[in-house]
Amino acid sequence: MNHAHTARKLLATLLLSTLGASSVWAQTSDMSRGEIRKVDKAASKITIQHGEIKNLDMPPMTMVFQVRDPALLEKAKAGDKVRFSAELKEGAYIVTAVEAAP
Ligand SMILES: [Cu+2]
Repeated sequence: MNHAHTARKLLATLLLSTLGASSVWAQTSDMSRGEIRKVDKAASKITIQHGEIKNLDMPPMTMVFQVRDPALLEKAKAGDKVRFSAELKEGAYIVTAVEAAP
């Protein structure tokens, strides 16, 4: 893990969020592909079988992510193919955006 790189990326994400451009950032840099396996709205958790997540240096696998915004899970259901953004925050893997993938 390259910590300097992670810190720069976090700073860039914060700046872009402040500018209201976080969705552009997500689409151009941070979206990963996956297929939803399970949605747990009560616990704000989503299980995704994902491809490589470049910004997390993570190989393909199936794993559970947390969401901070429960609204992200409203339209999500098992079997959906998605693009999503994930971050590592305070030791937890968080999904910050989900959209249907063609
Ligand atoms: Cu993973």
